[in-house]
Amino acid sequence: MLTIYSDDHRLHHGKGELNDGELQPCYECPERADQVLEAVRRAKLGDIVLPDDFGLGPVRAVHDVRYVDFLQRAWGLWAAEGRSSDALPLAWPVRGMRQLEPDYIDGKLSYFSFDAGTPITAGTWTAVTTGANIAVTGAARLLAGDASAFALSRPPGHHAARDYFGGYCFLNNAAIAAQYLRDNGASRIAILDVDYHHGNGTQSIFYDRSDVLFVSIHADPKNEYPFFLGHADERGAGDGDGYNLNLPLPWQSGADKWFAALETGLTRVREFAPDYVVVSLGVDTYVGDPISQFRLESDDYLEMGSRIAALGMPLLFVLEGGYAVAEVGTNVTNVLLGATR
Ligand code: SS9
Ligand code: ZN
Repeated sequence: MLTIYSDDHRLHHGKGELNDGELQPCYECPERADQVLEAVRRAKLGDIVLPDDFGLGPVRAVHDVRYVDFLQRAWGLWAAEGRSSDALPLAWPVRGMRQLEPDYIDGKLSYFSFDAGTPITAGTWTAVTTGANIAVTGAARLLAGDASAFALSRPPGHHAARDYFGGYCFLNNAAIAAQYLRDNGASRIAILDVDYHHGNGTQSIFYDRSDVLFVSIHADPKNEYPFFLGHADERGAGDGDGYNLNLPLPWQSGADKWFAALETGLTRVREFAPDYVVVSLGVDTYVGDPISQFRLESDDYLEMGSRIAALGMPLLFVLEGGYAVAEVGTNVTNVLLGATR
């Protein structure tokens, strides 16, 4: 399996996120990708190549133009205020408030976000656009006939929606790849999101469409981030009715419950019969993950990969979460090895 990777991810390195009421070091850090890259090399998974540059076309096919402009300009506007710390939002336009983009950068940050855990740094724009190129390069390989590819990018993407960032995510790499596949000949795409957290961004991007099926296994939003999306009764809207499948699980779920949910999800994917499957590959379901409450073991990821590969469909794996830095490489690579054996 080909891996697509660039060192540009290092340019996004936030200092802190709000956690347990304190500003704490970011869990989403460059060492995560270092560990995954090292494990891919160790496992001899296959060639590792740089992404091609597709420009902003594939990004704008998924994200709102004003949002993309904001992301591009945000650090410059922030730094122009004489600030050198990471840019973080302050307040959100909740129920009953006006949904108008403010002029001032502090207001813009809030308008285009949904949490205070996702700092923008000087290099964030370059890192996230390279991340999108990594995912699209993987999609292009599938279109060229590869059976699978691995987009090794960070920060992750599945919490980012058409016009807001959050959950460590800015551009929705998996959604961008899926849309690119659609725009280049594929009729139906399934996105299987196995990250511990619900992929609220991906769900909302495709919620009213029947050409992209979204299936997600995640911690029940009643108790877990992102809290406001990911319930089982969210099944899609309009043309998309029936094309969104959420499989929330309780805290402390282990392999039994998790793999039972996976079978339910895979059954739906088989029935949908997509041309390609994009896997939002987060391994924060791991028992040792510092911010999560599931109990998968490292060997379970081999099984995960082989069950997904048993679909017999072309697979694009896109890296999402996984914050147990010492084990993230092994766990991710186990999925990929399981999928290729
Ligand atoms: C934990 C706060 C969680 C967001 C998590 C985003 C995960 C992306 N106390 N903050 S995969
Ligand atoms: Zn996650």
